[in-house]
Amino acid sequence: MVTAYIGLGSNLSEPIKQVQAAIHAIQQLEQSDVSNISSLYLSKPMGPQDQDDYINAVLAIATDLSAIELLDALQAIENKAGRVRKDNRWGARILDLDIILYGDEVINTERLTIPHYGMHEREFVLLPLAEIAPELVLPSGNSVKDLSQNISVNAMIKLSQ
Ligand code: ROI
Repeated sequence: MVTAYIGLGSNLSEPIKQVQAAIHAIQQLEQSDVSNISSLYLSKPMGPQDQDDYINAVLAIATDLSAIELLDALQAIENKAGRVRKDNRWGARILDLDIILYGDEVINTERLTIPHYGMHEREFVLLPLAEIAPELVLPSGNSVKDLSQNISVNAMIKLSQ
């Protein structure tokens, strides 16, 4: 089994419900066990500011799925939530599920960049991750705790679970 970390984000169609439903769907994945779930966080949008605030969270999953199988499963959950993939890389989304880490593997393919390319500076990834896995050391050699202490946190509100 590999321990992977998944980032969840939503800023459309009742984001708290979207993230909770996604957590529930991930808990049903075959060959996998969700072992830890962060609190939900309210965060200001990174990118264009003319969109609603996001709900973000991170969870840990022990899985026998390969990284690509996990990606396929997560994209199926995104699609079920009604996500439309269009050219809105920095725009609002119903549900975003990203594989942030997959064990200590470094993967660079057309479909997958792991560790997630933005994780070193994204507070909405690092803070929830630091909540559930502060001692984790990334393939880059940095610990999550150090990274999370070195970013400037602008606007993150931790909500109760
Ligand atoms: N901003 C925040 N706060 N949270 C996200 O999950 C998020 N996701 C994105 C972009 C548009 C980069 N901004 C975000 O994809």
